[in-house]
Amino acid sequence: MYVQSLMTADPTPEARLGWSDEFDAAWDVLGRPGTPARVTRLDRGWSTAAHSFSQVTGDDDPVRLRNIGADIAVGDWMIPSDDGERVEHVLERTSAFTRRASFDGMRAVSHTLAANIDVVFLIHALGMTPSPRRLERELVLAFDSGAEPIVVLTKTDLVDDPEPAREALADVALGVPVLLASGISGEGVDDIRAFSSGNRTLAFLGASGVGKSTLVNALVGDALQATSAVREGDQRGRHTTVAAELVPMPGEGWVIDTPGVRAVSLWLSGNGIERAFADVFDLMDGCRFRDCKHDQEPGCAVQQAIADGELDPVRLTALDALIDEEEALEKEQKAREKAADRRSKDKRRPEADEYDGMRE
Ligand SMILES: Nc1nc2c(ncn2[C@@H]2O[C@H](COP(=O)(O)OP(=O)(O)OP(=O)(O)O)[C@@H](O)[C@H]2O)c(=O)[nH]1
Ligand SMILES: [Mg+2]
Ligand SMILES: [Zn+2]
Repeated sequence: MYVQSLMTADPTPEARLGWSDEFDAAWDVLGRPGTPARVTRLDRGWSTAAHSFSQVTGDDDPVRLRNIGADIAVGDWMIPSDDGERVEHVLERTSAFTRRASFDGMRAVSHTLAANIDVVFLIHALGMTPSPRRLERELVLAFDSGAEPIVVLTKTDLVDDPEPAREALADVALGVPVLLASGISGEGVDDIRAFSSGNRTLAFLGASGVGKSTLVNALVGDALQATSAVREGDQRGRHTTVAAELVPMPGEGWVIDTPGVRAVSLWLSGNGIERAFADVFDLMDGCRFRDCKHDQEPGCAVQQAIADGELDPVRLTALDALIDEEEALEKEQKAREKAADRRSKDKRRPEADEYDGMRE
C-alpha cells in the first residue's frame, strides 16, 4: 500500500490502477521514493498520470508532468520529481510493445506504444484486403513485448463471409487465436472483455481506421474515444486518435487505445522472429546442411516444403527481410554505442534524446 491516506476512500486504489507486487519490488529497489503514478495519457511533451482511481474518473485532478527526456509510455508506473514538474523514475516494466520510430533518415530510436500490458490485441479490419505481412511484423513485436498476443478481425458486420480473411491471418498467426468482432454490432466484444478479468490491462494496436476506438467504446459502453470514417476509396483511416490513452473498463480491467501507426518497424528483438516464424525455423532444422541458405542447396527442407505447397514462398521472403532489418538495426545500435563511448571519454555530455514518442 503506497499511500495510507488514500485507503479511506477506497481500500486499495492502487490495486485498481494495476499496482502489483512486481511494481512494489521495483519501487523497493529504488528505496521507495515519492508516490508512484500510472501514466494514463501521453501528449506531445506532456504526460497525464494518476496516483489514485479518482484521478482517472475525473473526481480529482490528475498529475500533469513534462516528459522531456523521459522514456515513458502509457501504462508505465513512474515517480514524479519532488517539485511535481518532471518524471524522476520509471519503474521497471513487466512488458512493453516497442517499435522503431519511423523517422526517415533519422538514427534509430525506439517508440513504446504501450507498457505494462497483459494482452496485446493486433487489430485488423474486414472490408479491406487482409494484410498477413503486416501481421507478421506485429506478431514479432508482440512476442517480444512479453504480453500475450491475440489477433482481432473487426467489422464483421461489413461482410457476408469473414472466413477467407480469417484464414489468411490465421495462416501466419501460429498458436495465436484470431477472434472476430464488431464494435458496431457488438459481436465478439464480450470475448475481448473476458481477457481483462483480474483487472488486467489490454492494448489495442493496428493501422488507422481498423476500428480500435470503436471497440474501446463498445467495451466501456460509452462513446469516450473519438472515431471517424475511413476514406471512401482505399479504406484508410484518418489518424483520429492522436494520443495513446489508458481507459478503465467498468468494474475492472483497462484498455489502452493507441493512435494508428502506418509502419511496423522492428526494434531490437529477443526471440520474437523465431516465435513468429516457428514453422519456417522448424523446417530449417530438417535441412541436410547446417549452414543451408535455403536457396539452391540440395536437401533443403524449406525449399522442399515450398515445392510441396506446404510453405508459402512469400513467407520465406518476409522472414529474410525481417532478419536483414534486425541485423541492420543491431549494427546501427553498435555504431551508436561506440560513438557514445567515445563521447563519454571526451567527457562531453551525451546527446539528449529529443524524440518525444509521439510522431509517426
Ligand atoms: N461497419 C463497421 N464500421 C466500423 C467498425 N469499427 C469501426 N468502424 C468504423 O470505421 C471507422 C474508423 O473507426 P475508428 O474506431 O475511429 O478506427 P481507429 O482504429 O480508432 O483509427 P485511428 O484512431 O485513426 O487509429 C469509423 O467510421 C467507424 O465507425 C465495425 O465493427 N463495423
Ligand atoms: Mg482511434
Ligand atoms: Zn535449407
